[in-house]
Amino acid sequence: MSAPPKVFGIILAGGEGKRLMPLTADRAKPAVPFGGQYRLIDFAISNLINSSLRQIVVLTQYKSHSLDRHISTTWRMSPMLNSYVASVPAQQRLGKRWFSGSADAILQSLNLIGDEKPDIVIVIGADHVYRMDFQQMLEAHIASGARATVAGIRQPRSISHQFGVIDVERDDPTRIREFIEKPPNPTGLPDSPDEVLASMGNYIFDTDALIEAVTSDGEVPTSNHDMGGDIIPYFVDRGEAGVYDFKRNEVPGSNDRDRDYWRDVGTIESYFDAHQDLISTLPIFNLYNSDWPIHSQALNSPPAKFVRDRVGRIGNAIDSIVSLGSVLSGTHLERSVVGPWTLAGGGATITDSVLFDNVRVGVGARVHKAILDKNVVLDDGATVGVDRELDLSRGFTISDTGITIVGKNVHVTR
Ligand code: ADQ
Repeated sequence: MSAPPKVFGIILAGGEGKRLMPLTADRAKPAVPFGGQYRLIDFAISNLINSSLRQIVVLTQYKSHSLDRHISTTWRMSPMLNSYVASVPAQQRLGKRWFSGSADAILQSLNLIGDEKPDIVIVIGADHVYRMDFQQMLEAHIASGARATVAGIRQPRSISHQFGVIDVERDDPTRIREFIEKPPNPTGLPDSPDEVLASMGNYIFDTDALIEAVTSDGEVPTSNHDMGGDIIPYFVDRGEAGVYDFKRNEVPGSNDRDRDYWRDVGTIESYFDAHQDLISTLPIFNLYNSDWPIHSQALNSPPAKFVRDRVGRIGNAIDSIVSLGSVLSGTHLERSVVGPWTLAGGGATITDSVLFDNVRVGVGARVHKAILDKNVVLDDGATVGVDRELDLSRGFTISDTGITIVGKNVHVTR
């Protein structure tokens, strides 16, 4: 039996996340908190670690301070065993520019690949919520003989403009015939006209082929140096691109509801909805699957506490997640996710909302259908998400579907 291939992991974490503003006002999108005590990037890193990868670099660029800190404090591994998750800022090795696109990020980091000399490079995005065993995709990549393999998942045709859309060969559904990045109006699938096969932004490459592709792309002045827009089409043109259907992915401990769960949380709506997927009795995405754990920061914090308030009012919490260090005193909490070290007072109600770390919700305050960033303070009796005109007049962002977002450190008065 031949030795298993040596595999190197690259996580692309340099995207700006404009559509998640103001949550990305001063943090990179992969560093946006999720599910109480996670950061978005924890899903990508956990998937690679659970798939037995031990050499992983995270390519960062935009406002990467909190991302770098999260990676170095949460994900430090053993240098002695040559296992690491290292965050690598834009190198500016090739001229005075930051990465211009995701393929340029890889081109500028080729020295990292050169140091490890892997047989295979797995390149994945940093802002999706899902579980995936990359060993299964790797086996399919090797078996198919493709030089580049793209993970694909069916998505509604109506949102195809957000994705790379894959068209497969008629006689071989594991081969890509055409790949178009973010087409406005592609044809649907033959067996399902309202769906397309979308790229998940996760790729496996033979190392030499990846190096050749990003190097030659770097010399094309008209290229956007984008993985989806330029590199995958390069492999398709050569007949060397395969597709791995995410439906084949089997992760231990998954259930019928979350077996092929995958969410691109690039917009406020999808980010908000993904939280709702966590909190029902039978969650659509199960954070409690210990066979494929999603790891995150080990908070050195006391347990969450639920008590009466000073005048004896009793609160309650249902269909919600409450993180460590939080204290809810006589508060009504429903269909919400609360981050670490949050305090809420008596008679306050928090419904259909997502609260980040260290939020203060005063006595009698109301929060409905809102996202409150870190350190937001609501005075006693203050409201968010209750009076649209008032929220707009205070400069809060309101999404098309009526989710109110309050940025970091904002003090909300009555
Ligand atoms: P997008 O997510 O729109 O589409 P992009 O903005 O390039 O593509 O982001 C892909 C990943 O690369 C993200 O994790 C982002 O943070 C990161 N990234 C972007 N520019 C970077 C840079 N210069 N340096 C480092 N990291 C960078 C992609 C694919 C589509 C696919 C969708 C799936 O291009 O084909 O369908 O993902 O969501």
